[in-house]
Amino acid sequence: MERSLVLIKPDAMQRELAGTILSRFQQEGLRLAALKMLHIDRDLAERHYAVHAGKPFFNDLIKYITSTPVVAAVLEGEKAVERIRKIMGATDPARAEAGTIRKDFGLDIQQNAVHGSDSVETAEKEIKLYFAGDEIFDY
Ligand code: IDP
Ligand code: MG
Repeated sequence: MERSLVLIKPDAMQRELAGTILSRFQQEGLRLAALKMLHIDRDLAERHYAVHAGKPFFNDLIKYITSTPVVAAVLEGEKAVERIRKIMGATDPARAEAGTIRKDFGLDIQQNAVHGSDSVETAEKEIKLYFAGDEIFDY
């Protein structure tokens, strides 16, 4: 059983898509283990996206991800990380496969509706940034 961090990003929050996007994952059999709404501050944003520090889009990315509250979730299931990435689609909505969340709801390469961890190792780190142990449930 794997766990992954999912964020409903500001562009999707602005368009009331949080429930729709979460249900896409739930319909695919991914189980909700944790859920919260929060306004990411600069420090958390920089830690979350540390791997992108120094890239040309980094400052805009930090500004964007801190621009509105987001919904953060831990979703679990077999091969959850890989399945979630597939359901999300490619980073650039224009290049995402038909039927993916980013194809259907993403606006552009930055405002692409949803975040999902890119590996099991990253997922473990990201989940710790957003959730305390007692906020994650087994049921
Ligand atoms: P991912 O979200 O598909 O894992 P990453 O390459 O890890 O994509 O990039 C993290 C986030 O940074 C993207 O989801 C997107 O919001 C933003 N981003 C990535 N590449 C670009 C770019 O070339 N221009 C603007 N924003 C970008
Ligand atoms: Mg990534």
